Amino acid sequence: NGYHIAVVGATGAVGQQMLATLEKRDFPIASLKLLSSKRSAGKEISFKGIAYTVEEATPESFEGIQIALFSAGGSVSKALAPEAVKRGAIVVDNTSAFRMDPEVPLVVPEVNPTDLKWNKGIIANPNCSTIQMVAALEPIRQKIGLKKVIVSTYQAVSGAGLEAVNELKSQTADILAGKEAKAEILPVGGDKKHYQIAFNAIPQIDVFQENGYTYEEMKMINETKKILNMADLQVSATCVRLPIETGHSESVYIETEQEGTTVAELKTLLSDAPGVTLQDDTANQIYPMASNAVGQDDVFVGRIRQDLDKANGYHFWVVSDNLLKGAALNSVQIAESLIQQDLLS
Ligand code: 11C
Repeated sequence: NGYHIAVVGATGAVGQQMLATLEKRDFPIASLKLLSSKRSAGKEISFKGIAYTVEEATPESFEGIQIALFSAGGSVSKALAPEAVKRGAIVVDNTSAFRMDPEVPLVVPEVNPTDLKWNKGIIANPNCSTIQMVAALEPIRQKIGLKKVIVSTYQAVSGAGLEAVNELKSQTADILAGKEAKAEILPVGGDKKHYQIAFNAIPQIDVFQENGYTYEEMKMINETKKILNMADLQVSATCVRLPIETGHSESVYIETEQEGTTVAELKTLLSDAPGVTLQDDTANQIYPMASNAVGQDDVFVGRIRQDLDKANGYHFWVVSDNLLKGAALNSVQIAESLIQQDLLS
């Protein structure tokens, strides 16, 4: 009893969390196929106590698969997601390959689950820093309306994959041992220059676009408008990488449609929101922190303040585990929502 599932990119940072999440949530699985690039094929991974051999992903891998969770990079998704759909699978894609395609729903189940209804086989999972922000914005949008969002991020290295995590660890160890730190991956694997992330803050995540923003910043801007179905929402982002292993943090400034909402009312709104935990008690120094969010499912919100000049302006701090709600958990929740809404053939 259950579904025939494939996980593409099973050996990666997000793939591993996908398997852990499927296991933890006791997702109904009839069969499981673990797929990867040729390089990682042959590795063994244990799932619910059974050893699975990772196979190289090919178009034929998707015969008989009902749900394929992809997290192996955009080029793999572009090449293989349509092949999986052709063979009858629904693809939940964690890369940016299809996110802005108007034919592809971009979904956070707590925010826009009904967008799943118009899927044509591929569903996109948003960028991690976008997911946690929209989870906090949606209850506010619903109740008092949103006009403007300005976000600055403090992002963990695991967003850039396991190699980036290893780079942070080895650089930190080298520097503490008085050795020179080698930088070969961050800020972006494929870019011309690499900079030390240990003991540093790098204002570049992904590559620069012609407008001066990075791709990560443009993802936050465009994806937020699409998920909230607000083409006119004013959004701007500055994305920064910090030497944190896991857990993205964000400083968010919003301007709402309605004026006069009190901070106490905003706190109530957010504490009632699905998937959101309010951690806001400054008298007792309670606020969200990346180290507390690791391994947790929720999006944590705190430090809610009224702007000192704008009657409809508010500031808050949002933290979540970028590999869980930011990636693996959200993908699995999309699959669960497809089942709940009876959208699987
Ligand atoms: C990071 N947000 O932290 C990125 C990782 O588009 O799915 C996720 C990239 C993406 O580096």
